[in-house]
Amino acid sequence: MRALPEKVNHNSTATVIGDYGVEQIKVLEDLEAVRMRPGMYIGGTGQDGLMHLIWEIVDNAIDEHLAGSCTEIKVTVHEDNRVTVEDNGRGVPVEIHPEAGVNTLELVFTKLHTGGKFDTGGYKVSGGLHGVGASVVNALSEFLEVEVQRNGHRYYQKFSRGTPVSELKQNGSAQGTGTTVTFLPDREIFSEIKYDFARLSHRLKELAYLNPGLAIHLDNRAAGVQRRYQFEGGIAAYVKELNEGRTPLHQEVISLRDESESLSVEVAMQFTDEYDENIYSFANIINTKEGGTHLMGFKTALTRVFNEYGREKKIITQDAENLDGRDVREGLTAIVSAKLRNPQFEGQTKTKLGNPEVQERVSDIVREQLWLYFNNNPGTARLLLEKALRSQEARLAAKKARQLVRRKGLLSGTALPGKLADCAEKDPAKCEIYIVEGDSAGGSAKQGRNREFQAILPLRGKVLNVEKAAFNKLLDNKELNALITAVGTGIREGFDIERLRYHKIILMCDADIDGAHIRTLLLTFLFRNLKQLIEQGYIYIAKPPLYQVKKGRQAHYLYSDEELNTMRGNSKDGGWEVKRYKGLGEMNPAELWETTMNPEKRILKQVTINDALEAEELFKVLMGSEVGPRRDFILENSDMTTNLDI
Ligand code: TSJ
Repeated sequence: MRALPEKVNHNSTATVIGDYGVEQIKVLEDLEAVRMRPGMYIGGTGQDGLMHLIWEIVDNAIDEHLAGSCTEIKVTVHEDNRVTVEDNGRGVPVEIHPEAGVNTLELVFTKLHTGGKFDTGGYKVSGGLHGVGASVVNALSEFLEVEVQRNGHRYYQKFSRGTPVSELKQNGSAQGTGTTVTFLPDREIFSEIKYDFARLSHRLKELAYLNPGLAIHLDNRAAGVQRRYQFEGGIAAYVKELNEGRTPLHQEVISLRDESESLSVEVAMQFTDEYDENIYSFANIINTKEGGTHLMGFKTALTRVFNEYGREKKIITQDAENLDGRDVREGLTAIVSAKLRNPQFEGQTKTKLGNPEVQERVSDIVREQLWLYFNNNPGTARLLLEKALRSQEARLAAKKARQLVRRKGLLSGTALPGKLADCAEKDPAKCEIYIVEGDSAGGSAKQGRNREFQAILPLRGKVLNVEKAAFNKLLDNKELNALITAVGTGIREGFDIERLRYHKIILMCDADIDGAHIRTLLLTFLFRNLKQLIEQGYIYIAKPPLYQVKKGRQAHYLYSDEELNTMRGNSKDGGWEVKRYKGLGEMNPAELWETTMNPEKRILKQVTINDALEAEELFKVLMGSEVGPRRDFILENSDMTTNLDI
């Protein structure tokens, strides 16, 4: 556990409690510092901050698993917003700390640590994205209770806003061992307590894949939905899941791995007949969204093996150009996971692995083992090389065509879809397009918009909502083709970002289950066909208001239940008329402009790759043949403001 500066020897069961290097932690006596500036410790006091609290606690249980002492973790979100995290590890030590003079558990939950290095051995999550310690969660919780089962006893201690409100009590005997932490985020800190269940289940599932064998449960009490994740197959199984609904080009997932004292590397990969690439990288089970040296090592080795093997086997002809990384990676789904002692996290969001020594090691491992795989599976190797050559050919042809089109100035010739109400402005950087669900809302949007820079493309949701239709067929869909044409970039090897017609592509769907369904489909479609647009931050989701409140002729718009509660609390005189919007269609053009389209007032959420990935996961659930997961989705989203909502 990170918060404990004790030496843990993972090679033996003996642990010396009492050998504390107190100097290793900068003890900050006053947890008020955390309460004064929560953002400094958990990144914010909105939904992200709430998630951070949960991860902070879960990470401790994961560390216990990595230490080889925990096989099950359960996360329960109660109806009253309390969160319980429990594991079956060894239990947080409760012995008196010889220097601090208090029990170790109390120390863990009250003393701030710096998130710095702890010499715990192994490759722990420590020092990663979270790592601010359980005391921060405690400081930001109205109350926090800990139960520990250890040494045949059951121990209990309770805290409030970071300080103990009870002594450590021994109450009863215990059969097994483990730690249970229950906390309620403090309303004084978090104005609205709403957990993002899509994110919660996504990450817990990811953790289960990254820790083969570990069982992780999620119990969403309010919705009555339970999930259990356990995967013996690790990241290879993850790749298999990611490729569900795609067509793999070879049966088995290719697994490469190597472990040494200081670095463990694991790669799982499988090619499909798709056009995009999906590569995810992790360092010490932290999702390195910005990539880094492990990913670089993988990519360079992959390209090199393809070229060297292709030349040796004369699949690439002598005078042909080398394959480009993009040709090689077309249709690839892969996960690269590195575990190392002292990960350096860099980049804007500290999710880029910086350790320089990792690149060469990963590259060597991939070169050696993929070469071996190709030699042992020459049929697959040939197939993959031929695929790469075809994609190279298509890429070069498309490039030529683009140059030709540019030279001849033919670009303006593309026919725009008839349903598009385009804007007057021609500079893409100033232009926006609203993709609107439904013809009636589309009509209001056309009337309400600022036609100078806002374009409207209405899409008929029902047409999109073809359950179980093969996803590939969606490219034949007229509605989605209109979307591609309007956006202007083309797709696949014809994709050209230079031809993007709007720098804001805004999805505007109803704030109900159907709207969520359509948004999920659109995001999945974009993720699979226009991923660059998501990566480069051009895709947004508009958030329409949930309520209109009226007093006389004066109307206000509210975007969350929280705002409604606040308003009810503030205006005791009543006399307000509250209307809940059921759909965009209920708003007249002026209202739609005022609430959802006016850049000065509207709420837009920029879509991230993670959002799109979660949408894709959800998409499979919604379109799949299993009834259970679909029912769970509806249960978890019956109040659209709790969850998928933005
Ligand atoms: F952080 C926390 F306190 F909130 C928390 C810690 C929350 C949860 C859900 C679990 C844990 C936790 C801590 N689970 N398991 C542990 N293990 C230890 O702290 C531990 C136990 C025994 C020994 C030993 O060497 O005997 C060492 C450690 C680090």
